[in-house]
Amino acid sequence: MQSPFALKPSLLAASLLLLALIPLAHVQANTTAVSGTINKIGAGTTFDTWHIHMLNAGSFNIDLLGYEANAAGATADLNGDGELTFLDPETNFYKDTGNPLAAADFLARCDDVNNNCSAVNNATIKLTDSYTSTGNSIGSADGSLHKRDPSFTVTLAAGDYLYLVADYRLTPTEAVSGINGGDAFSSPSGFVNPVTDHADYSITLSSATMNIATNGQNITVSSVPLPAAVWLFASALAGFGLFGRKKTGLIA
Ligand SMILES: [Ca+2]
Ligand SMILES: [Ca+2]
Ligand SMILES: [Ca+2]
Repeated sequence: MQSPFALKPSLLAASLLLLALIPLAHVQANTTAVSGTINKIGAGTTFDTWHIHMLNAGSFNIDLLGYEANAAGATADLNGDGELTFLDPETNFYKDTGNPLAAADFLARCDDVNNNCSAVNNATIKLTDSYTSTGNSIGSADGSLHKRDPSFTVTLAAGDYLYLVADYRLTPTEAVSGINGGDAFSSPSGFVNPVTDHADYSITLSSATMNIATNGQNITVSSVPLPAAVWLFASALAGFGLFGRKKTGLIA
């Protein structure tokens, strides 16, 4: 008779391998940053998909850095890679159902500082723009020069989400298609010989109340710190599809 705790041999082997890789892969902190590159391709530009796993409901800050110039066109190599690139970040939240991205799973978008971030407030997601009457409270902490770099606080119900980072603008139809159709990077006006084949960005994630762990494209957010082994084992199990996913909509 099989023990109820028996693991399939292949899963056990994979789990042991992942546990062995913990020291290499694991990052956990209340403030951390991830980075990426958006590329120009023939039909438009690519976009990146970050997987947010909310183990508990809670809030954290998202601060984008992408546009290496200010509104007057003054430039700065903010990520220190020796080149200037000009991503005008356009970021979108979707529910992660475990199925391919669908337009019906769209939740919210945030484009620029003090633009459209504060309009979203429901039981699943609330966005609070960082802009206040006294200035951009968190948005420039990462070095941002331009209001094209959004920064906001997001409050999410427990569950799985997709956070898409694209160049302005990515419609749900384009997101489903997998390409930001017809898009090109926009350098400051008058800028000579801009880099147009790619653009870099970083996302600074921070919270005074939640623990944030990153592992590849996965961002796991929890109200309590967990031992390193638990973080990675949980994300590995999620990757194997062993955790039940809620198939029902999160919005009432
Ligand atoms: Ca740069
Ligand atoms: Ca910023
Ligand atoms: Ca923007």
